[in-house]
Amino acid sequence: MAEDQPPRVSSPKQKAAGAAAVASSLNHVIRSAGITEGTKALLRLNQYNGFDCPSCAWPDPDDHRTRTEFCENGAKAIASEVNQRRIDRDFFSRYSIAELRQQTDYWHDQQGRLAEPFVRLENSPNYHPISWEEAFLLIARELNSLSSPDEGIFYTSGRASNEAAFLYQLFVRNFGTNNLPDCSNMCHESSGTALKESIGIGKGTVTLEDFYQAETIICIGQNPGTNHPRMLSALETAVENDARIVAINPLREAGLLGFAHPQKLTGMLNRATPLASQYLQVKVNGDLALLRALGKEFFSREQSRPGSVIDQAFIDQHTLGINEYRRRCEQISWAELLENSAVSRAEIRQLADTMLRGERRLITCWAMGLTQHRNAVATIREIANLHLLLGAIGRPGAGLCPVRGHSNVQGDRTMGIFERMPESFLGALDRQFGITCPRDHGHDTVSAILSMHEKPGQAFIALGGNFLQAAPDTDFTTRALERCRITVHIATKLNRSHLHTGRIGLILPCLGRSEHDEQAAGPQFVTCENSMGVVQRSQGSLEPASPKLLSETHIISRLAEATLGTRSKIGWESFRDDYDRIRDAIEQVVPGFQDYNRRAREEGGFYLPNGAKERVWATGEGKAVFSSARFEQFEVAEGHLILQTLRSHDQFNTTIYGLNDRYRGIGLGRRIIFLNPDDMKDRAIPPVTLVDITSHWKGEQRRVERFYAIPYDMPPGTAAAYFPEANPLIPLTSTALQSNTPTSKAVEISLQLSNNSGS
Ligand SMILES: Nc1nc2c(c(=O)[nH]1)N[C@H]1C(S)=C(S)[C@@H](COP(=O)(O)OP(=O)(O)OC[C@H]3O[C@@H](n4cnc5c(=O)[nH]c(N)nc54)[C@H](O)[C@@H]3O)O[C@H]1N2
Ligand SMILES: Nc1nc2c(c(=O)[nH]1)N[C@H]1C(S)=C(S)[C@@H](COP(=O)(O)OP(=O)(O)OC[C@H]3O[C@@H](n4cnc5c(=O)[nH]c(N)nc54)[C@H](O)[C@@H]3O)O[C@H]1N2
Ligand code: SF4
Ligand SMILES: [Mo]
Repeated sequence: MAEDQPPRVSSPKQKAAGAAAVASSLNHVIRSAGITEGTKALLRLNQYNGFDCPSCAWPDPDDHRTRTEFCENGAKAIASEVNQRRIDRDFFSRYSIAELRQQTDYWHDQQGRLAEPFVRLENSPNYHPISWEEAFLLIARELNSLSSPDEGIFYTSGRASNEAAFLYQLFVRNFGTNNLPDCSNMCHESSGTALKESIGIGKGTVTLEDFYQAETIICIGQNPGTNHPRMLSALETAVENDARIVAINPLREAGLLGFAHPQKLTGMLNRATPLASQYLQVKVNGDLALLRALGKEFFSREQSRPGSVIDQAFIDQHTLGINEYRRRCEQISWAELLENSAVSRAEIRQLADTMLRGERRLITCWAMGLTQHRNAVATIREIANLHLLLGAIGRPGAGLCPVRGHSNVQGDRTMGIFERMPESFLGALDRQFGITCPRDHGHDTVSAILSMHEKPGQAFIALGGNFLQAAPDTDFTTRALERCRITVHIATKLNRSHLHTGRIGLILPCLGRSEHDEQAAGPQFVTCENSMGVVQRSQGSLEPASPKLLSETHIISRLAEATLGTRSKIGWESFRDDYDRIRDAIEQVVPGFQDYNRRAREEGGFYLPNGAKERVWATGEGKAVFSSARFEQFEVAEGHLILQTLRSHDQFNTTIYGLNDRYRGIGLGRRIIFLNPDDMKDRAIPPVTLVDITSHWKGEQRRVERFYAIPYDMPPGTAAAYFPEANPLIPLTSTALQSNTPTSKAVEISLQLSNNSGS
């Protein structure tokens, strides 16, 4: 399939799932995994004795599981992992690295599973096989030749299990650095930062049960139909229980409009449950204005009818800072808020009425549409402000719900994958292992890239992920990686990061979630923490894709032994042989993991403690804190547009499963840009013509060429393109205040018709 052909464009869908979702799952699984292995994998997915879905972090039901606890995109993730094709030594002798760079990300994923370790030495045109032993010695030699441990950069992607993540950060800190950037730096970092300041914990406060009890659920900056599909079942149940759903999104996303449950007869007949009762097509980055408008509306209603809106008893007992917040809301004019959000006063009133219904059992959910903006932390704290005003937190049916991305990204943080872990954690590691962890903060993703660029000769190690394609400014990040003395990727599938190596490049292939993991003490399982703080076991059962694969924990412990040698007193071998020993150590270091090994074996796992759920606030002041950020919004020059980058329905981040975006009516195309029809007319751009896109940032320009322009129902002045194709446009140093997350949802662009732009 050529990706440079014009896409097939049809009308966007008005509902998600239904029979088409079932057909699509089966098609992907059978084509890639084969019917026997594919079915075996699907029947173990999200079961009590099975493995955790490697895709998103949406939770499983606590008490009751059906035989098919998965969605279309969970099935696609399995199809990609259980792919029957193999990347072996023949593959790398057939294709040079230069040839592989010419292929698309979609093609890379289709080549199947990495089957043995590979090395590329000193600009060799090809990768070659290497034994595990030699690979570990080579990496150890390079790491030990660095002039300081801080020249090592150790990235993690959120699929790593708790056990792998804990061992990895232990190795890295024992080696002597806190350089532990992770995908979270590009993802929910802004949520963690905001929630920690507002409510004392960087995690959400609700469970699935709360969804069933809620009266109002706001989905803002999130596209669950594609990215958290089983969330639609929870929303459907909520609607059946009389909840109202409100969507706030510049695009009308099918999954927020309606849901035809593919496991119910009505759903298979394509009869949908309507979801959003109100849909606010906010301007990109207009959320802070919209949320502040709600605060303004609440204060003004309270003033005319005291006691009608604000939960004064809650505020007196539990919060600080309301006066300053009220002042901010009162100071700013309605005109400014409405213009900046592109939402009307009547829409704000309607939403306020909805939120004030009944007992104000209100849940707000959000994802990347809020976190990847310059004002992200302020915006998320503004959501917390509204919940605090109504006392809608820490009681049944009410609370805050950042919906996480990767299946264990929240767990990886709990395990210490963070460049700035607090003293309490580092001190506990020191005491448990008799080591001295470094205390200086390490690099996050953005500062790691800048540092690799500025100082050649560093070492870059990645536990999963696709750093190059996930990061901003693809060209700059490519050069950063190529300046390293060594780049190492622990991975299941080939991706573009593997094709831009340092002087030495290694690929270390590992077991996937679905596969049987046998170590000296017998079969092993791992654990993951989902978006709602539930820790549960995950045990694969399929035959590994190749006998040469090692588990992530095995690879990390061997790497630690080879690198640290007698310098380390930690019993790496016993961790490798028996993961219960890793869990014993975690129990000693991380709060909330008492009796870990027993509780991990219980059906459905266990909940981690969460103070904010109990209205105990671990902020400096011991109270929940209203924020009162100065109002600030992203503005672009006259004639320019704001570009947001998002996911299609056929991808998991940088892994491209297919070339369609079914719900948005796009077939066979990824290099496309969605535009407001009037903006297209103003620029004389006919539908489905090729345009070049230039981004503008502090006098710098970045450019991509030949994207098809597609008219779409979205606010004027805004545009949308797919990640990672649009990443060359994203400036590395345009980041969110406080969290330093790249502003992937707000990039200033201009458009030009491409040469030979006819389609
Ligand atoms: N199938 C599948 N599942 C996934 C992933 C995947 O790639 N594929 N990725 C996983 C990961 S790591 C993550 S983090 C999550 C991501 O899950 P999402 O955050 O849902 O993913 P995005 O596609 O980035 O979509 C963001 C949504 O925000 C909207 N948006 C953009 N800008 C704004 C804005 O300024 N304001 C508002 N209100 N909305 C805005 C977009 O229109 C879009 O609907 O999904 C996880 N699950
Ligand atoms: N422009 C733009 N950029 C973005 C975003 C955006 O919305 N817009 N979103 C950002 C977000 S939210 C995120 S989370 C990041 C994602 O950044 P990453 O987490 O770095 O990227 P992924 O695409 O999830 O990583 C996919 C790779 O992980 C490897 N892998 C898969 N399974 C396993 C496994 O079990 N073990 C190991 N060791 N490896 C495995 C495979 O080799 C696969 O190619 O991207 C960010 N980048
Ligand atoms: S909702 Fe997420 S975790 Fe659940 S089956 Fe679908 S992709 Fe997997
Ligand atoms: Mo993410």
